[in-house]
Amino acid sequence: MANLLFDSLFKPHEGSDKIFLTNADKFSMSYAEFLELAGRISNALGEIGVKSGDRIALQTAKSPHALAVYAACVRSGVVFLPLNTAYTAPEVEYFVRDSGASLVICDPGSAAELRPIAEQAGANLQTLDGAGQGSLADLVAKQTADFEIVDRDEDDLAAILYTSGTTGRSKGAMLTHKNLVSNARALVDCWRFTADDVLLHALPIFHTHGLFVASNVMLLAGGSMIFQPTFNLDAVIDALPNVTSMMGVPTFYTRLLADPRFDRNLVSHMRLFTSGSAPLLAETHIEFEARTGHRILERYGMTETNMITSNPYDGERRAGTVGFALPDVEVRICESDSGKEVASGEIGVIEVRGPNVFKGYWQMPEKTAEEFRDDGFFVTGDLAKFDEDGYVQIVGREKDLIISGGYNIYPKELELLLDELPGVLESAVVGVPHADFGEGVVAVVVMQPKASFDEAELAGALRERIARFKQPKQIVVLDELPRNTMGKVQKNLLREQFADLLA
Ligand code: MCA
Ligand code: AMP
Repeated sequence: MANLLFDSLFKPHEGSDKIFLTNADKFSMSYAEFLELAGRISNALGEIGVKSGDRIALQTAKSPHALAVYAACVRSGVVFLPLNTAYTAPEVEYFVRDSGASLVICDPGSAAELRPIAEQAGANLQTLDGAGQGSLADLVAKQTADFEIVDRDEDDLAAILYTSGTTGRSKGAMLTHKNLVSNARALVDCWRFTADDVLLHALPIFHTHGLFVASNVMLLAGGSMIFQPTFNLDAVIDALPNVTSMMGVPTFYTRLLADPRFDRNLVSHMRLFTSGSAPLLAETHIEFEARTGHRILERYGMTETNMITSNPYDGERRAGTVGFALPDVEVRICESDSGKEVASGEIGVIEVRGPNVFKGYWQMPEKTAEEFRDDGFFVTGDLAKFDEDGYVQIVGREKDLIISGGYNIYPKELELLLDELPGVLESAVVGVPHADFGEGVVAVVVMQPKASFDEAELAGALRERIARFKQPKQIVVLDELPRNTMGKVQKNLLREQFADLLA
């Protein structure tokens, strides 16, 4: 037995003085220091009583220490469950209960609110702040760095990442050692990452993009990361002269292009810019090349599948497409109902099979079965076609999902909450063009007879319940929702009607 993820990503760097994580004059941590910290965290987890196979939920600011908790989990055979820092307490409660986490690690500022939730769920609670301080750090300081690496099978879980569902209930995507290592290997190869690379890391580390695509790839390549806590335009522009590569969501690139300091000189030395998590507009791709001389390399993936396709490193990076299937990953485009492959050039749903595809949804075997075909292909819900040269071109989504600034928002979750509010008869939530976030959320409500519409009141009622980024940028009222003859709400008409509301 061995521990595929630890042996591939972390172990090779034991004792290395090379800088792994740094951020201006704030911190600089070598691989050896990072792994020693992870070893001490592993021992602290043991002292708390966390065992191999247990789940740990982490909702803290991004920091080297938070990433070291991930490394410690891998080493201890514990399943890592990172949570968006924007989630409210009721949202966190669901994840903790559903996953049966035995430990919750949170920022000291949220401890009072989360402690009763952890206690009720039978979980321990420890704190960790963005500077690496807190009750967990106090425990960690008392430990030694020596820790045995726990054996894991390659199909054992390394992480659970929750994705919202079209039914409104979040599902925990179970990711195995094999899923993560195979994808990191494919990306290092395709994107030519080496130990000479320095990556500008301004993404959150609670999602696939920042945690696996960025951090796992750099660990495997043995490079360094400028590890910034959030995307801050000034800090990113300051750091660009010191890096070889950057990974971002389209909003990063549109914000950079809106700043006159971002020019050819600033990035002439760069090797690679990649984009993903949301569609990169062809016009952004073109403007970026005109400004900098670089063509952004766009790729496509999902929490459930890690990365699926990528534009080529050599060869044409084609605007408006997400390129070709990664090595060992099979992609086909099929009719939604029958599952039959469509003719080349026709639009259908992307289906994917390969070592990158997750093991299923945590404790939801029926949901899992619904999303797979009998021959093992996973149905993504993304609509696409192959262009004349075989590039995958995403044209829309079959699933009712809004992607705003790279974050997923499921209309159903919001509609269920809105429908419960006093005075609301029914609601429909749609995504419309948003200048900064690509898509922004608009909620359309129909009020009960005699009830009056007060946008601020409805918005206020949502505030405590769901993360800020999911909340509608505007709530509007209509006398009735447009429906087709089957009674189904015609969201396309709402999207047309409110197309200019947030642009
Ligand atoms: C922040 N706000 C948002 C978003 N982010 N609203 C809608 N969509 C968003 N994405 C709201 C806040 O609630 C706040 O509202 C206001 O905007 C300003 O918040 P602030 O924190 O200052 O925003 P920011 O720092 O400018 O953040 C924008 C951002 C961030 C940098 C684009 O959202 C971000 O880092 N996005 C990356 C997401 C990501 O990594 N996705 C990968 C998922 P108010 O002012 O009203 O309070 S993984 C994935 O999708 C797959 C696997 C893949 O292929 O990668
Ligand atoms: P998530 O469930 O958060 O992992 O989001 C996955 C979804 O993001 C995919 O199913 C796509 O709809 C979308 N996505 C990711 N990358 C791209 C891309 N390059 N272009 C268009 N959509 C993308």
